[in-house]
Amino acid sequence: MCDVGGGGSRKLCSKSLFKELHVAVVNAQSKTLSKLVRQMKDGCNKDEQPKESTLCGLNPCLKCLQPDILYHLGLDTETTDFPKVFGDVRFVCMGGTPGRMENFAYYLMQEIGLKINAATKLRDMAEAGKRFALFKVGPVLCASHGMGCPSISILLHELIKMMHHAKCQDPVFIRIGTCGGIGVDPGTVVISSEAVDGRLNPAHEILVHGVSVQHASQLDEGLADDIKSCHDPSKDNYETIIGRTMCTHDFYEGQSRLDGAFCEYTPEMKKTYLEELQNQGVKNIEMESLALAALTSRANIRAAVVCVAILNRLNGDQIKTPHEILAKWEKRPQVLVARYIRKVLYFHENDSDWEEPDEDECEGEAPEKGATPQGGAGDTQNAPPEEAE
Ligand code: R2B
Ligand code: URA
Repeated sequence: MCDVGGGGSRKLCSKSLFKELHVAVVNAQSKTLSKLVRQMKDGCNKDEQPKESTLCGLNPCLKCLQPDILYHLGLDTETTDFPKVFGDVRFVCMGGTPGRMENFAYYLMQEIGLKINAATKLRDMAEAGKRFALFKVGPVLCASHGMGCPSISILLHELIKMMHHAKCQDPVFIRIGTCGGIGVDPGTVVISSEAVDGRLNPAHEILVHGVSVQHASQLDEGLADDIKSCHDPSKDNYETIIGRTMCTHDFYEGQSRLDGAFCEYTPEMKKTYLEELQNQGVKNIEMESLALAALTSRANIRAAVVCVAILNRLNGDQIKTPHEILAKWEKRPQVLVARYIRKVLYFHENDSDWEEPDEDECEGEAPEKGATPQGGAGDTQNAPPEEAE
């Protein structure tokens, strides 16, 4: 390529080497984008479909269910070709409400450089189930999970079965949401290192046949670090921390609030409990992490919980922050997770997976930070939610 030993030409060489490298990276990124666009248009190619998903430990009876009906998602394996429609899924993002997850889906579409025709809207794929909302943006599913472990665990059973039937490879599950902080400034993003219950036990307890069964609720440390590394202190005027998350089955008494309809403890007892949580490294309280951590780790799925603290529970119980500010804060986990997904898709891609781009499928380059990407799947999509800050 160039004579590195060539004295005066050395500067020139490293410049052209850099240029070549840059061109290679841009080409590789547009190949990835082209592949995403093709999969979005045509579904997963039969020849590319692996034999099995990477999930393990699932119910051996699943193969006998023909069809398997995912009742709450309004989908079944007879009328939907799961490997074709969902086989490319690599990220499953979940959040409390349908509206938030629909907005996130449009935002993500922009961030990963995919577009749909302006006249077309993303379809809620779980509309028939009338329980959860489900949107698909290329390799990312965005689902609403409602409130609490019983709700998210129904969703997770069905999404995990979906990943299995679709033969997905190493899907990553991420919950983005809100929480109460323990000794952290409101607006701080907390990524959970592990989920614990109200006794600080790192397990999700369920009753099976009336008998208590406990499933470990560890989360993926590496994934938490990778997501945290997407925080940019030069740009993001808030903190992102990693810490233990307490998960409760109730917003009021379960989280030691004094403002519920009932309260049979004193402010002193609340203070002692919350301070003990703080001493034990608990940084936040929310209501779904136990089920998420337990069900995903049983299936060999890496998972993370990324929540913004909307108040510091050491200072009070009621959420008095104005809605416009809450709306801004709620986007922080979304921005962080979108950056993470973009990084994995465009900068960690395995070379051997990349294919030659189809010229008419992919215009322009994969998105760069801050750029408005132009994937070639159609006209510009409606504006996503405004930028976080
Ligand atoms: C955070 O916020 C919700 C309660 O307001 C709950 O779903 C959670 O985990
Ligand atoms: N979500 C919770 O579960 N608790 C809070 O205090 C705030 C949001």
